[in-house]
Order: sequence, then structure tokens, then C-alpha cells
Amino acid sequence: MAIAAEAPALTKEQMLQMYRQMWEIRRFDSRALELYREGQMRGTTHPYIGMEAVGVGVCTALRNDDTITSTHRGHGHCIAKGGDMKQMMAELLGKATGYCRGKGGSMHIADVDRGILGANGIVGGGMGIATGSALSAKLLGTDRVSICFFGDGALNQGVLHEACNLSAIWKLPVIFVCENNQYAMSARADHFTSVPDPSVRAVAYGFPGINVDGMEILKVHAVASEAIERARRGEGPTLIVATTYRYFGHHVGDPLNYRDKAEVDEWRKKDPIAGFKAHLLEQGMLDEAEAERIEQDVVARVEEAIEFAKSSPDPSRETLMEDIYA
Ligand SMILES: Cc1ncc(C[n+]2csc(CCOP(=O)(O)OP(=O)(O)O)c2C)c(N)n1
Ligand SMILES: [Mg+2]
Repeated sequence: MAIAAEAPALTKEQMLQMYRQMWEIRRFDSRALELYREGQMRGTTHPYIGMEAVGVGVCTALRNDDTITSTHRGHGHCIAKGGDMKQMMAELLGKATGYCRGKGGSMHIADVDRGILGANGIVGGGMGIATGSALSAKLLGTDRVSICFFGDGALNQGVLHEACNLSAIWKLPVIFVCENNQYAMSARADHFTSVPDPSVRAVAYGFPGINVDGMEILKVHAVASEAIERARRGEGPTLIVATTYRYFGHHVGDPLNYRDKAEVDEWRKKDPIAGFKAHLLEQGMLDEAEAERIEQDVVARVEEAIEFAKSSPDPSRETLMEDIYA
């Protein structure tokens, strides 16, 4: 699939919102790591830091009624789709005001009213759900689309084959977005996937596949917009592979003994937030003072979310058996 010659026009307001959201994700996950290390959070957390351009680039092209399925590394997708940082942080701290009333933690955050069908601790777990959501959109006669975010580590889950084939046959409005951060836990993608660019697999299903630089938000947005419009027109799925990188370990306790610092430093030079800021400055859409104001505002909003979470009550004993499905 060729990238549209002309990327869809984004207003200054939309561009600044994208910039702000990338900062929100980075700050939220940085603080989540700290809270975990301070012993204030149980479970674990998987930071999305470094990958912000993918979630925000894709979700900016969506409507509120469009749906997304997410992964174990889901905070970025949730913020990008309009999730509430206070309820997210409360969930991370196990509080009754959290998205799952404190019983789900980092990997189960969902907000159906905003089309966020849930993070998922099962690698590849969102694929069937996203395809089902697209099927419902079609059966109901809506033009809503469904995004399935997944990692390179999920590329070889059998359900991906089933989801791709079925959605192609039925021309379902689903876009498979592989976030290829090149590692699944400590395993390098080239150790477990036979092709260097997995987007070529789309050929086997008869729909478009494209690889995009996942560190460049405008490129991600352009490719996602085209795939989304195609799906809305009833022309079926697209596979997007966004090449990206996670700056930190797989999760908070990762010893990171499988990649060297030089590699990380190379990727950090392509930082998605710094790159987009440079673009906005060059275009005259942002100046240093405004950038500073946005960053400080984001810092304050994340601290508010933490305060909200800390001051919220724990779930009560009486609710122990509520919301239990299995
Ligand atoms: C079905 C299943 N198998 C294995 C795991 C353990 N596991 C959790 S995350 C992960 C790696 C996922 O890598 P990737 O999909 O590339 O996502 P990333 O962590 O890089 O964002 C694995 C193997 C799991 N949660 N579910
Ligand atoms: Mg990965």
C-alpha cells in the first residue's frame, strides 16, 4: 500500500493535542515506574515510553465510537483514546475509584464508553476481540472501525491467522497495528519471526500491509488515516507494522541484560516527542514558552491523578465477590 501523497490536514489544535498526549503518556508511565519502585503499586507495569507516536498517531485518526483493543503495555493506548488518567492511576494503586474498582490493575483497564475495549495480559488476546468488534460494527450497519494493537511477540500467535483470514473474507473494518519494538521480553524479533518486515504477511490474506516508522507520529497518522478510511468505506482490513522501540525494560523488574546501551542510545536519538517538537517549532505552531507550559501542565495533571489515587479508598470487604466472572 502506498502512503497517501498528502497526509490528512491536521489543525494546529490537533497537532498540539498530539504533542500533549505523548507527554501525558511519558509522564504517566515514568511516575508509574516510580510508584512501583516506592512499593506503592502492586502487580507490575510495562512502560510505553519510546512508543508514544504509535498510539497517539493512530488514535488521533479515530472517532470516539471507534474501538481499540490493547495489550499488557496498554497505558499509552488508553490515554491516546481519551482514557481518564485519574481512574487509570487509581486502578494501578488498587483503589475503589479505579477503572476496575481496583481489582484489575494495569493490564485490565477498559473504558467501553470511549471505545477502549481493554488492555490484555494475554499476548494476542485482543485479536479475536477486535475482529468481533469489527463484525458487530458491520452487522449493525455502522461505519465504526476497530483497531487491534499488538506487539511483535504476538505475530506468531495462531489467532492472528484466524483473525486476518476471517476479517479479509468478510471485509471487516479492522486494522491490525503491530508495534514492532523488536523485542518480546528478552527475545529479539529476528529470533522468532521469519521475515524482517512482517507487514509482507498481509499479501497472504489479500489485504494491504505497510511498514511505517513508528518514531514519527505524522507518518503513523498518515498511514493509519488511510487504513481507517478504507475500513470505513467497507473495503476491509489493513496490517500496519510500526517500527519502534521501548526505552525501558519489558516490565519494571527487567534486568535488561540482553541489549546494550549503544543500541538504546541510537533509538533515543529518534525520540518521537523531541522529533515532533522540532517539527512544530519549525512550522511555527509552537514556541519554547508554550512547550514548557504544556509540559508543566502535564506534570501537574499527572500529579493530580496520583493525589486522586492516593486519597481514594481501598475497595471495601463487602465488594470482594462483586464483578467476579470466573
Ligand atoms: C499467551 C501468552 N504467552 C506468553 C505470555 C508472557 N508474555 C508476556 S508479555 C510477553 C512478550 C510480549 O512481547 P510483544 O508482543 O512484542 O510486546 P512488548 O512487550 O514488546 O510490548 C510474553 C511472552 C503471555 N502473557 N501470554
Ligand atoms: Mg515487542
